[in-house]
Amino acid sequence: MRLYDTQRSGNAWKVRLLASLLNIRLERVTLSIDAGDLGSAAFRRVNPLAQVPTLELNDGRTIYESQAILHYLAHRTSLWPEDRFGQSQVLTWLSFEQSQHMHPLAQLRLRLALHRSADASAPEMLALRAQALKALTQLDARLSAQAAANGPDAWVAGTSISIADVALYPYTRLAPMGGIDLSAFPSICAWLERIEAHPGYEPLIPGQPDLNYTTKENSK
Ligand SMILES: N[C@@H](CCC(=O)N[C@@H](CS)C(=O)NCC(=O)O)C(=O)O
Repeated sequence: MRLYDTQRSGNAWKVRLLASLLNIRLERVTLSIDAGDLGSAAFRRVNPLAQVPTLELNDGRTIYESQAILHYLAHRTSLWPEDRFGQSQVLTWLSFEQSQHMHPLAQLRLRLALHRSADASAPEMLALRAQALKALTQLDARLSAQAAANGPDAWVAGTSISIADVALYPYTRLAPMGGIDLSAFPSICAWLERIEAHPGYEPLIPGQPDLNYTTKENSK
């Protein structure tokens, strides 16, 4: 299988992280947003939405949207529960990630750190910050409730790591790039450490966990 990504995409990091946790080998085709690769006619044939991540199966069919890809790769593994209630919990937190969490955190990182195109005190950025803090407060409360119910080894959706944890990990880990202090969220900090200690964990730049907060492409 072939993964189309960009080097610093948090959405694509979800897919590489899951593949690494599951020991699935993906051929990586790394594109550049800045160079206009995603708008090319060739890439639009692969994904008409012109976004990464995009997974191309060995028979040429493609899957886009990170959560659809996570679901596909986790089929018949412990990261996608077998029982219907368990599945509903994973879907709840996947939906939360897309509707409440990813957008403000990704925009803060993009505009304040990667593009440096915005002033942190601008009203629009303050609104994104408020949305991001609300989502992180809700995630921290969920992890705290999970720890109270299931013991300190808490995961977002159930009693073991699932694709909901994988989906929520990258933009939470990258939040400090958007000016957010994660030390205000103790349950999140403990959960991030648990994911990073998990066998198969893969950082944003493979083999270089110290570069998770890099702002540069081609950080080798
Ligand atoms: N909802 C999508 C979002 C994907 C997304 O926003 N990808 C970004 C990179 S992180 C992208 O391709 N941006 C380029 C663009 O939208 O033009 C997902 O979860 O996969």
